[in-house]
Amino acid sequence: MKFSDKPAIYFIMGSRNSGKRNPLEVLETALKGGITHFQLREKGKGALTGATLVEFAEQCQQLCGEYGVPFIINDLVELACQIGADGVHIGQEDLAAGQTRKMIGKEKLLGVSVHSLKEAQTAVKDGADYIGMGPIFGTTSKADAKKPAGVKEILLVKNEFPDLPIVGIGGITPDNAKHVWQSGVSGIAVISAIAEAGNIAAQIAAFQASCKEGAGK
Ligand code: TZP
Ligand code: MG
Repeated sequence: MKFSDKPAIYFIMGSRNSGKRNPLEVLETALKGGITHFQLREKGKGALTGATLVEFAEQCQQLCGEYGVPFIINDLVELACQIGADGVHIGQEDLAAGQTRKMIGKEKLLGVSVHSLKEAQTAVKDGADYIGMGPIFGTTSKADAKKPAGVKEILLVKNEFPDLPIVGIGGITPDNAKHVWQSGVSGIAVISAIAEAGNIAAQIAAFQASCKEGAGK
């Protein structure tokens, strides 16, 4: 599946990321506000499992469907296949990308997190539709996050694969997003700056404005 026709504001959330608010309400507000992609990333202390996770995933999927936004699942390839998600996103420690592509078939979106040009080359060979690169800035949303790497590697990958959609991630806020867009990314992926925003719609509008400022493409 093609990643996106327009600059992506790619929201990532699990049931633990929405604080005291109901995650489904946070998701619906974000969908109304104009996110272009949603990834369910159910991790951390108290993460849902089993039937409760399946039910939650299906509720997220239903909402995304209502707004025509691709519903992507992090790591859990079998769950994605079971409920017919639009795509999966995997990291370097997860099931290999080639194997994942075989399981999900040609039509679904496959995203792979990479940290170097070499990992990007492998992801492309294995059939990734887009790659995620980060953390660009410091983040507290990922327990095992690597050191912030800025946009340096993004520029290298962009140079070798000009048409490969790259999504920047890690500590992105409306204030620093302009620098990320300027590196040539197709999208920005965000957890806390949207999930924890006081006014989610205004925050998404600010991200959209940052894209225009940074001439995102
Ligand atoms: N991968 C690299 S950084 C990160 C992930 C999943 C967390 C991003 O969260 P936030 O809150 O937008 O920094
Ligand atoms: Mg993973």
